[in-house]
Order: sequence, then structure tokens, then C-alpha cells
Amino acid sequence: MKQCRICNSNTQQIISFGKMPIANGFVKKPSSKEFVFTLKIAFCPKCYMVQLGETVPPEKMFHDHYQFFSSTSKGMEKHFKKLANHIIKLIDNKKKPFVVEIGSNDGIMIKHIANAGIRHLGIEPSVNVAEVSKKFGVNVSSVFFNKKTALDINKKYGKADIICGSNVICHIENINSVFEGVAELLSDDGYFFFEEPYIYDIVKSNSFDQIYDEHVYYYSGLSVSNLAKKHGLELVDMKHQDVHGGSMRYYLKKITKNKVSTSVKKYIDHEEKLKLHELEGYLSFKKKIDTVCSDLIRLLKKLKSQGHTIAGYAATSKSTTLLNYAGIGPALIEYTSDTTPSKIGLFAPGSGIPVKSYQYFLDDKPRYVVLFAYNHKKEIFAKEVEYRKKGGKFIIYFPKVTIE
Ligand code: DWN
Repeated sequence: MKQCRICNSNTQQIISFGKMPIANGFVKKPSSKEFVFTLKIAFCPKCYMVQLGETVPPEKMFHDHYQFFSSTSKGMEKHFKKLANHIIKLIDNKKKPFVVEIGSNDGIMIKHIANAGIRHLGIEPSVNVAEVSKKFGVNVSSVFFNKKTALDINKKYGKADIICGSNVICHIENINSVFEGVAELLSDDGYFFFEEPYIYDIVKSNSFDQIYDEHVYYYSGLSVSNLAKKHGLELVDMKHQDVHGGSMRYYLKKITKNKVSTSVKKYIDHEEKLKLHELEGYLSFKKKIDTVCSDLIRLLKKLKSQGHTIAGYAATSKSTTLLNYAGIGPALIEYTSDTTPSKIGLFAPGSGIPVKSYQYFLDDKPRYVVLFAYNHKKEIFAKEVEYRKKGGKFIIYFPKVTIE
């Protein structure tokens, strides 16, 4: 990919991770025929968007057997309940408000909007997870959000007072069409907001495994303000979220006489200090990634040679990047335990590490586990007090390799 998907300028490559499978593409049996693509990210020097160099067709990632259910984390349940309450406050003065959530997944957020009796629509193309949300009374449409579907929604329901999305707006390659759709569907004083892994945190804390097929864009205040302007929208606020290793929530409104929060300038100043408006800001990144990978392999080999069992904790999407880039397979990590029923019995994409149940981990009590869901560390450490008391150790690789 040479041209920026937003502004068509020539992009500059930041890093290539080589061939990668689909991050959530857990398989029934490891095979050399798994689908792969080249995972690389590029920077646009004109509009500052960091983006994948090569993408995977959305139908290959989001379908009727998508393996990520948002409600697998209690911490995220709490986070999204708080977001729903925030939305309810924002629309307090509206007569018959209408809320649209793009990527409503299993209803983790929008079920609270539905419960409050508010007119709403969840958009979720992965039908298996959308089905779960229907059990909570969520009104959901299994389509991809774009200009055309936004016009359809507008025709059927009218303008939306809130359009929001979490960990999804970075998933959609044709982002210009999403923003065109938002500009059509949003009411004149409505809010469009979304939260996604923040490129500032990814670079600063080296959470490089946030880079994978589903994440087409890696947003900053710098890039979102340019993208918004292109579609008659304005970035009016930014609120940092302490989830997924560091996320940013961006608030957009139609361009009128908006009051822009001072936080927009504050975060953009931080980004510029880290030089995220120049290729230079990203160049130390590769070195840090390679250090973490080689430190982790060295540690795993040492523990293995001492006869220890090493397992993985949580078969996350992001671990696909780490495992495949570092070349870690079942010879070093025997299995990964996970609480998602549909992942049990499958194998991690590319690495071929078997996924076992949480009960298997409890019975096996491996001496060491690599914490792939480091973003849920607080919740997981609270749950694993007994395991750690009895000598179980977590290997953490974010932001650097440590044993806790
Ligand atoms: O954007 C995305 C983010 C929000 O979620 C998606 N593209 C896909 C997904 O990424 P992920 O798989 O890296 O997400 P998590 O939330 O870091 O990992 C969830 C996995 O961890 C699930 O398979 C469940 C598992 N898990 C577990 O086994 N025990 C999670 C917790 C909290 C646990 O205690």
C-alpha cells in the first residue's frame, strides 16, 4: 500500500511483521494452509494517519463464528456500563433520543441503553455475537456501517443524537464512507464518539501487539482532527481511557460554533512532543519490539531448560502478533487457557498453540503463565490470588518482560 486511505498521499512504512494469520482465526487443526497476509504499518506525512499497509477482506474476519465476545471481562462490563450512563446523561434533554452503536458486539454497552427504554440500534455484522445481544432486548442490525447503510437507518429511524463505537472504528478500512455515513445520520447537535487503542500509548508503552489485521487504523488527535474536517466534523474533546493498554475516546460534532475542550490541544501537544506527526517518532519502535521479543524468548527457553511448564493466560487476538512475529509455538508455551467456550479445543492461529479451558489451567497449575491479556491484569490478578500464593508466576511482556 503506497497511498493513504484517507487523503491519497504517499505513505511511509514504519514496520513490517512479515506474514501473519488472522488474529482471531482460531483453527480446528494447525495447517500450513492457513490464510496469511503481510502485516505492516505505514504513516501518512500529510494527514498523520497510521494504518495497515495491507488489509484483509472484512468478511474473512467478521462472520458467523467470530471468536471475540466483549463481555468476557468484568472490567470491560463495568467500563461500558459507565459509558452507557454517560450517554444517558448527554441525551437527558432530548424528547425521543436515538442512539446508534457501531460494532455493538454482544451488547455489552447498548443493553444498558435498551434497558433504559431509549430508542437505539446496534450495528453488528458478526451474527453469532449479535444474537447474544438480542437476548438482552437489543435492537440490532447485522450490516457493515457505511454511507449506504447510514442512509437506510436515517430513512427508517430518523437522525441519531448519538453515534458511537468502541474498538471498532479502527476496524473499518473504508473509513471515509463511515464518516460520510455519520455526517448524514447525525443530528445537528449530536455527538459522534469512538474509543480505540491510542497510537501514543502503543508507541510510548510498546504495546505493539495491538497491531493486527482487525486494526486497520491507529488513531491520534492529530489524525482524527484531519479526518473529521474532511467530512464536515470537528474534534471537540478527547478523553483518555485506561483500557486495552491505553485507549482514547474522541468526541466529534458537526462543524458549527462548537466549544472545543482544552484537552484536544493538550493531547495533540503530547503527540507532537513524541513526534507522532513525523516518521521519526515511530522509528525507535521496531527496536523496542525486537528487544521484547528476544527477551521473552530467552526467558521462556531458560525456564523450559529448567523443566518448568509454561502456559499462556487468555487466548487474545493480540497475542497472534507476538507469537507469530517472535516465532513462539507449543514447544515453548504448551497451551493457553481461555474462558471463551467457543475457543476451547481450537488452536491459536499460526502458532498452533492449543486453547484449553480455564478449568484445565486450574487443575494443571503450571508454574509459569504468560499473561496475553495484560490489559486485564488488575482483574486477572484479583482472580488469581490463590495461584500466585501457591507459587504460580505471571510472565508479563508489556511494556517490558518481567515476572510477577
Ligand atoms: O478490538 C478488539 C478488542 C477490544 O478485543 C478486537 N479486535 C478483539 C479483542 O482483542 P483481544 O482478543 O486481544 O481482547 P482481550 O479483551 O484482551 O482478550 C479477551 C480474551 O481473554 C478472551 O478470549 C477471554 C480471555 N480472558 C480470559 O481467558 N480470562 C479474559 C479475561 C479477563 C480472563 O480473566
